[in-house]
Amino acid sequence: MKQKLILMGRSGSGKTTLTQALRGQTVEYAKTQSIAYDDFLIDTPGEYMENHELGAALCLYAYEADVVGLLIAANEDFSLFPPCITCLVNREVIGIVTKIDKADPARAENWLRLSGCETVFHINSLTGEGIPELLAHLETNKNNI
Ligand SMILES: Nc1nc2c(ncn2[C@@H]2O[C@H](COP(=O)(O)OP(=O)(O)O)[C@@H](O)[C@H]2O)c(=O)[nH]1
Ligand SMILES: [Mg+2]
Repeated sequence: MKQKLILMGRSGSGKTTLTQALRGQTVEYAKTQSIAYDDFLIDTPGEYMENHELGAALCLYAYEADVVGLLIAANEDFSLFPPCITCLVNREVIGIVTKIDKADPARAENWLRLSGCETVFHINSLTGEGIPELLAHLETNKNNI
């Protein structure tokens, strides 16, 4: 059984598209209006990440998941995640660089590592690149508390 993954990141960072790619669905634009909780994925609206009060809801939802995924798209010009935040959650926190077909995936990975992510995946949800590696991680990793 796959571990449950919650996705957090700015609006437009590619969370919903990533859920579609991970489920093997057709990739099409769908605005996320609320926290969407189904099967092994929890999708969240970017606004929750961008607003202090709504951010508290994300902290609570993290406890519904086995793995927390922090997303930064390769073309984002700054990171919303402060340094060394992964220790605040007693779940594994992974970094996910999305839109690796755009510049600059290495910079996004550096921001995620600075925030404390030890494992970072590089994904293009439109082509499926990196999807098998993330799915395999959710199948095999059993290191959670
Ligand atoms: N070029 C590129 N575009 C992507 C990728 N993933 C998502 N997008 C596009 O980014 C936009 C926002 O994606 P969405 O999944 O709705 O972001 P969310 O707000 O984080 O849920 C959409 O137009 C997607 O088609 C990717 O890997 N590469
Ligand atoms: Mg969305």
